[in-house]
Amino acid sequence: MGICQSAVNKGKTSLKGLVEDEEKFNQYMDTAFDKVDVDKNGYLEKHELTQLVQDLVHKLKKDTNVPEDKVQSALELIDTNKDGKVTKEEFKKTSRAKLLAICSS
Ligand SMILES: [Ca+2]
Repeated sequence: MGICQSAVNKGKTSLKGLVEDEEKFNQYMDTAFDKVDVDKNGYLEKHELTQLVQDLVHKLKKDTNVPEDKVQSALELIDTNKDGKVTKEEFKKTSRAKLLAICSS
């Protein structure tokens, strides 16, 4: 079973279904962003993203061991203007684009 078939909310919606519904996806990511933005400064910094990537990997792969370079490449992927932190817009736009690319193939 691929990551796109993984359930995102107690089995009702698959990741693919969520990504294809832009409104739902944005709502979901808004909530996710606020959860990850621990200090509530409106940006996700590296230490906050580390936690997010760890949670995701643990959820999807049952593996808690996340190498530092994976976090770094996730940050570089999402941080489109390369200022070292991620805004909510970048977070939503980039992750949706990437997931769409993965899940629609
Ligand atoms: Ca923050």
